[in-house]
Amino acid sequence: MRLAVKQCEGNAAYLAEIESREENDWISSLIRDYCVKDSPWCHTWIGARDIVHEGVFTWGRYGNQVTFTHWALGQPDNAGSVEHCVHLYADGLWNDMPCQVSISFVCEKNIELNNQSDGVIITREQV
Ligand SMILES: [Ca+2]
Ligand SMILES: [Ca+2]
Repeated sequence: MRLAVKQCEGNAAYLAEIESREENDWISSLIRDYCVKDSPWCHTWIGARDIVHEGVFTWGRYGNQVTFTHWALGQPDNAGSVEHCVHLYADGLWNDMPCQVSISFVCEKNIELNNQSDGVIITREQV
């Protein structure tokens, strides 16, 4: 996750912040295009985490509180008391996972291109 943040910043972007069901559906459809079905690379970091206060999820960029969520059943479970970063499964459901795991990630970038406001970049953590 830390590598993912760095690589997003290298693209003048940030880990994606998902604020609606539509955005969640859109990003998860891009992930499904990108990843090989059922491979671990389908797990994709987004910018939510509860590093500061357990159970209080905020967006990494400015620390804004997460409002929309799309947790998988039984999540977030903070398994082993070490799960403080959030990833998407290919179906768009959310899970908390240890931040040091190396998976794919999705960056979001504000671009001004006619009516389009957000672009996304999906890639893998380079380790
Ligand atoms: Ca946690
Ligand atoms: Ca979990």
